[in-house]
Amino acid sequence: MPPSERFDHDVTTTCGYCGVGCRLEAHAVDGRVVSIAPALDGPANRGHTCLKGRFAHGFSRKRERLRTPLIRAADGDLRAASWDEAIALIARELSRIRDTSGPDAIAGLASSRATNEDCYVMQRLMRAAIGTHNIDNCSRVCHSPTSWALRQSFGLSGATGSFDDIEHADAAILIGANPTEGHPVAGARIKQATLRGLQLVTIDPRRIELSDYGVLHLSPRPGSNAAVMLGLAHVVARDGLVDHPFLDARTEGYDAVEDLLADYAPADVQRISGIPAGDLERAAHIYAEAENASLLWGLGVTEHKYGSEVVRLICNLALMCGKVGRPGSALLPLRGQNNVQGSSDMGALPDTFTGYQSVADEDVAQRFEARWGVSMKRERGLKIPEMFDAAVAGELKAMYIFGEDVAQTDPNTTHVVAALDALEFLVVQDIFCNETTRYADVVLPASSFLEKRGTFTNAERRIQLVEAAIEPPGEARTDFDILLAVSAALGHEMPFASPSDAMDEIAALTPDWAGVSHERVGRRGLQWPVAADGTDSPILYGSRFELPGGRARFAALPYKPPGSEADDEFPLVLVTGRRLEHYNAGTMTRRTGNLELLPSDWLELHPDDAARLWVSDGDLVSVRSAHGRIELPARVTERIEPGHVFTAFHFPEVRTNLLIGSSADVNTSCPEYKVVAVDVRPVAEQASRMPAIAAAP
Ligand SMILES: Nc1nc2c(c(=O)[nH]1)N[C@H]1C(S)=C(S)[C@@H](COP(=O)(O)OP(=O)(O)OC[C@H]3O[C@@H](n4cnc5c(=O)[nH]c(N)nc54)[C@H](O)[C@@H]3O)O[C@H]1N2
Ligand SMILES: Nc1nc2c(c(=O)[nH]1)N[C@H]1C(S)=C(S)[C@@H](COP(=O)(O)OP(=O)(O)OC[C@H]3O[C@@H](n4cnc5c(=O)[nH]c(N)nc54)[C@H](O)[C@@H]3O)O[C@H]1N2
Ligand code: SF4
Ligand SMILES: [Mo]
Repeated sequence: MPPSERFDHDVTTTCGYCGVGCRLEAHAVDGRVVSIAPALDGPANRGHTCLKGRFAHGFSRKRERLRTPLIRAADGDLRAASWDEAIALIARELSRIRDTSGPDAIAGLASSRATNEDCYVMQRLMRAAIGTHNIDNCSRVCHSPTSWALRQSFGLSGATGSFDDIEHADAAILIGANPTEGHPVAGARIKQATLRGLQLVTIDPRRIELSDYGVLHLSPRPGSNAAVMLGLAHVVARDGLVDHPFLDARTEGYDAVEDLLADYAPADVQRISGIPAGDLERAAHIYAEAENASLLWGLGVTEHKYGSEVVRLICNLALMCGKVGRPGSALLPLRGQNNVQGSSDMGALPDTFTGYQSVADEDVAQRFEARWGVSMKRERGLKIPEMFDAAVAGELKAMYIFGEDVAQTDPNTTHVVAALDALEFLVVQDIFCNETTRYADVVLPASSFLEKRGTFTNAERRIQLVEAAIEPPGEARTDFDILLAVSAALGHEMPFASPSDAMDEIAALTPDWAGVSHERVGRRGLQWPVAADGTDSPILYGSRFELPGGRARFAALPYKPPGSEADDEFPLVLVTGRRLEHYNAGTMTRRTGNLELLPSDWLELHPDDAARLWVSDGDLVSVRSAHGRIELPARVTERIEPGHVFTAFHFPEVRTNLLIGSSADVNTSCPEYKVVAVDVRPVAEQASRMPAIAAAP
């Protein structure tokens, strides 16, 4: 085709993979994305991207993309259907179940991959069109402990600062996060900062790549973070490093913490965590003595039985040292998906509307009721694990799952599948068939981040614009259009001609978003809270905390052992996490060139354990827990400590989450993905490779 007949389309948009929120320049020709480059003025990425943002866009035109609605036929197969037929069936079935069993027999999940506007209309659909607060999102299985704890300690559910604080800090402690794989552009910023003098301490059972750039690496036993944080606080108090003026002026509850710290001398913490006492002391001094220091954390903190309590202990440490609310002294949880901050901000949670406004607050509820023209309950709805329990018990009869592959990524796969099987009616709205669509009665073909408009909110609370580079394939439609159509078919019309109209309603109903509009978000984004005049908030708590009295709250919480511990039957501890090349359920990255870079998963184990188990590099091994068994190849590496093994969860053929039980965070139900006692053995046919006892000559 001559160049003059080509249709070129360029947009500046925001990456749809991780919570760094890189701004991208996407170039499309004739309805296909042909290249993506970093936006030079992107506030989080400043002209950089990782291999996902830049190259992993080929999924968007893959043959397997969902192009028409699908309906489960009498023979059990999914068959193509028209939009009218699919939406009529959804409206009929959901109305029937609502009328016979009540609205709380229905539940929905919003997608942290989709936009704020998509998530907003999803929760309005569940609350106003169906009439239930049974709405949640995958933040439940990710950073819900962070959200809960930050609200308890400081008041707001978000990082206290920005990625810029990495460059402004003299020291930083990175706890249970592996940013060079999970948040590569932030990881690169940390790497560069260390080269310019940032004193980095890493705390992770594995020696992660950034440990090679830090001044100190602490390797705790999985599940012992609380003891480590209490030990750091003990040293700060013991060695006279507490910022008393800050404590007196801006906090409450320190006395109880001080009493508790007596039990966490470095020698005590060494017994619990395995971290040498001297290393713990050095880490405490590096953090406390720095002019400015930041604390960063990830799932190695949250996905534990006491994850939410550990986040409160992280907040304690910052408060003791007065290191919050100024440049370089920030608490930066590395939120995971592109819009996991936003999906919760938008009220896709069973207990809160937008901006974490409680469904039980009478004034708040009345404001939403008046705007939407409905009446709602004041009691919270079900969290994700409660939804599955209710489905197995026969109380929950239908689910609407939008962009979340629960059958692969949620814990205790056997239980999740039993729940999906038990439902009378399941709608899945996705861009591909995945493990969850196997159980769907209706599958709706939606749009990826390259095909829609709206906003994502990154890990810095930064709301950024998303622009469509291409159209959805075939008859697929944008998530926003689909959700509006389903809501209308259920009798609740939403008055939005575009995502920008939805944002105007969000701003009107949410004090922290009062000044947000698509126009104002512009190229630079806005970090909430955003005042009515458009002033945003890169740094929180400069002068007061967002709690009654303006004071931050200490929490006196002791160390408690994890839910799962190694024993004779299951002598190793499995930790699960991520690989650079793949993304969560892998529906997208496994359909790009990244699959050639990394075609399968493996189990990492230490050479000592490998020798004891007669496992060599590359051998197929069986991994068994109290909940299930999987097989995968082994990789022998010294990056992991003896007694621990590690794998990811990106490959449905491995099904890692068969191994995970239902143990979860005590306050938020976030699964304990990070500690599972397992038994590892070479699989039978490989056993023949063991040296024979009496080898034939
Ligand atoms: N390439 C890629 N990037 C991603 C994703 C992806 O799938 N692939 N997913 C995105 C999502 S949803 C998220 S939430 C983020 C997650 O990003 P991260 O929070 O970095 O997640 P993980 O790699 O799961 O775990 C981080 C580290 O915690 C450590 N850890 C485990 N147990 C403990 C413990 O008891 N104590 C301590 N101190 N550390 C522990 C693990 O060894 C691991 O190195 O990444 C996002 N980015
Ligand atoms: N063992 C173990 N398991 C884990 C974890 C762990 O560390 N260990 N981490 C957990 C964490 S932190 C998370 S966040 C979850 C993530 O788990 P999921 O949320 O299930 O995973 P994703 O791959 O991010 O995306 C889910 C689905 O969204 C679809 N999708 C993507 N974009 C769009 C869109 O714009 N519209 C629609 N409609 N669909 C879209 C994808 O095709 C995919 O099917 O996994 C959890 N599972
Ligand atoms: S670092 Fe995250 S946001 Fe940036 S390009 Fe990579 S996946 Fe996208
Ligand atoms: Mo996540």
